[in-house]
Amino acid sequence: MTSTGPQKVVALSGGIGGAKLALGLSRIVAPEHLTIIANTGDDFEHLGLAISPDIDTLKYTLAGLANAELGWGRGDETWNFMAALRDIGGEDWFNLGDRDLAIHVERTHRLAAGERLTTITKDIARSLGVGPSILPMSDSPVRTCVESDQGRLPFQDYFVRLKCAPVVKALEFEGVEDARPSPEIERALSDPDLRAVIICPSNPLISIDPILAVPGMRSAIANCKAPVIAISPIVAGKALKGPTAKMLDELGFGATASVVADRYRDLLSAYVVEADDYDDCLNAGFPFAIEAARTIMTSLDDREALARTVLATADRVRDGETRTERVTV
Ligand code: FO1
Repeated sequence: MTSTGPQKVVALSGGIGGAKLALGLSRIVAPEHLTIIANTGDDFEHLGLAISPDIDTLKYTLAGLANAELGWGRGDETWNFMAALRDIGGEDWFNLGDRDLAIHVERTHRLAAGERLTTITKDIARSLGVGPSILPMSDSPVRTCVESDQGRLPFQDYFVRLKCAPVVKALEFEGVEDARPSPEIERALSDPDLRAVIICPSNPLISIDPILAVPGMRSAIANCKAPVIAISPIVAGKALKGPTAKMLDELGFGATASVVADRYRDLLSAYVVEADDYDDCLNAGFPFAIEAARTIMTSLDDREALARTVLATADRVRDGETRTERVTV
């Protein structure tokens, strides 16, 4: 952590991949200095409950409660509710653990009482012992929809029920035109003490795009005083987890690290990629620095090391590297 320069860090994150880096950041950035803007395009209403998967993955990860095996939900989970639901012929394709259920019930009744998702998220995260701020990308509902060869599908139907099998033709973020960044997000991005904005190695199409599609978000990031650094979620043409590569291919973009960088071209000061992808990105002639580093986060040390690399890159950019210069490790 720099002692003299700006201190605050804002990260944009979806679910698992983003939460891993958020955990790394939380180990080297003071909790009061770290804000994570979470995708809510995956949110949906299920069995009458308001489910916010990416917010909850971040909460559980930062609280040390995450289920490392599943990548979602809690590690200390039991499944009596699901078993009982199955027994009475209820819908059982989306698994809600007994402990996890408490959050969905609490969120649902507080939303119904007119509270903001931002306030509810803050209170629950604090109760779980999470220090950094987790901010939903907006307080109004945005719902990702997948146009596919099996028709138009709500996101979780595509992702969980159909296991990402349908061929994706287009993505839509229903409600996004009426959404706005919350005052908390606006304050975080306009803070003069901002050290870096980090675009986590989350799926660009379904995790980061919905955040950037909120009217006012892209310009708030473009106008912020700090370097903006993204980390590639693609390594040598493959996504480490999830359907990122499949979706990029099906939509005709191609699954390369440089394709992802191109989506953030107007925002970036630097892009961090695995060594294998360095030349591809350098040859693309981007107007920002390319940094080669280990981006695969297997261990806790990997998460922290990548967080350090990203912040060091941001500090170098701020301290005078030009946006077109090559940054070396
Ligand atoms: N993902 C699954 O693949 N299967 C599930 O049954 C499932 C349940 C679930 C419950 C709560 C929650 O917060 C997340 C859950 N997820 C499940 C993960 C989630 O749907 C996706 O990983 C994200 O939306 C993608 O980031």
